[in-house]
Amino acid sequence: MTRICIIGAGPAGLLLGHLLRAEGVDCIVLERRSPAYVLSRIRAGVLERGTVALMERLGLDARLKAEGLVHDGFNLADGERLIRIDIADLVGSHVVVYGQTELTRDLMDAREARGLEVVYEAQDVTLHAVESDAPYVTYVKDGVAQRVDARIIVGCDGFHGPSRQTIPASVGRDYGREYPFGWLGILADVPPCNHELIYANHERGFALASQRSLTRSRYYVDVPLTEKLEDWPDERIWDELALRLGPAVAPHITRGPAIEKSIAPLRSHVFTPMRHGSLMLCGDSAHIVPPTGAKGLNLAASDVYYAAEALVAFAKRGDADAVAAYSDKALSRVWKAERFSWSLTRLMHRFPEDGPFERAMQVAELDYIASSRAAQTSIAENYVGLPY
Ligand code: RFL
Ligand code: PHB
Repeated sequence: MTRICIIGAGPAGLLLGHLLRAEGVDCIVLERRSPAYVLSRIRAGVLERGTVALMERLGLDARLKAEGLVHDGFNLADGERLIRIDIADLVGSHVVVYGQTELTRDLMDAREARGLEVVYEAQDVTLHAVESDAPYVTYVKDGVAQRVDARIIVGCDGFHGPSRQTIPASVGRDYGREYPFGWLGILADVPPCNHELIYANHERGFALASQRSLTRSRYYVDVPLTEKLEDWPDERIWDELALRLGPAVAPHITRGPAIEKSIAPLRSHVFTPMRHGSLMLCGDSAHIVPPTGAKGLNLAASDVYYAAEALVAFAKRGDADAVAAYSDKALSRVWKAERFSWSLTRLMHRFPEDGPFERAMQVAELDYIASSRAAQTSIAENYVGLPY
């Protein structure tokens, strides 16, 4: 039997594991952290239709359907007005607000029933012989050395995991840039200030009003990377949000104690190729987007869709071409999502190097978007996710 070894049990690894198990493909997932640790990472909140469709296909969408909030639009704010992007009207679709934590929990909870083997707290995970047809992975569990022989290894181990680093520098290329700011996020059990998301470009900086449910809000402000979390007591974040979201929104902000606060750096990276020998990469292990377009988790889902398709063809029919074609197929969608995330980041943040010209360009672009259905349609089409 063709065994697939998946490294990392974040959303990419678990989703891929379930898709393979649903087709009867033998696989094992190795995760460095504990289930509780994985669930404690507060990250994405917006699901594209394709991500929702994958959960539906697995029959793991009961909670998502019951608790996910369907959003037919979102807003760009420029300090004075709200520009509503009516995604339902413009492209006949929607996004679903459902936390990455919840999606991961649903995938985790279904492990046993679906026969998906996940080894948590696997230490020193190391990939071997990825350029051969007989790669293997070694790790240590409870102090005992273990080895998994596989036909294909899939790296779903995030931006800092070991898989990508196994690809030799002579083969791999990293296209990337770091941004001079990070997002300071606050999660609180208070009702959202608006029924839809608001991305604001204010002279004091960027702000995002997001949510996890009707009683749980998620907000962000951008801060220089030199800022320390301890210099941002809750009240300072709430004050800053009120200023940046503007006078029309501020009165609707309900303040409350933070359940979680963190600063996430913003970066854009694409690593090519996404397959080398018997190793495939999915999700953040191959690329990172700044969170501005809500694309990271959703890109992980589309990679996994392509990878599962290729691996099922390979495991069931011995079709090696499908595996060979994976990188180009996945990258074609990845680059477009990278472009969208980068351009929305450029439009909605004040960069330290920007002068009056760059600012005027932002104002002109926001003006254009406000007045053009074509411009709004392009944004909406990208926001709900390009087809795959
Ligand atoms: P993950 O989630 O990082 O999971 C990788 C897993 O691999 C494990 N791992 C290892 N396992 C074994 N051995 C090792 N040596 C290992 N090293 C690492 C890790 O413990 C982990 O469990 O990657 P994955 O699965 O590719 O998923 C990607 C998403 O998590 C990420 O793209 C999103 O969270 C990005 N993102 C957003 N995406 C969206 O689609 N919509 C959003 O609204 C959105 N908002 C966000 C975000 C990311 C953020 N941060 C903090 C980066 C908001 C924020 C603030
Ligand atoms: C979130 O709710 O965490 C979130 C929403 C939209 C984004 C990024 C993050 O673009």
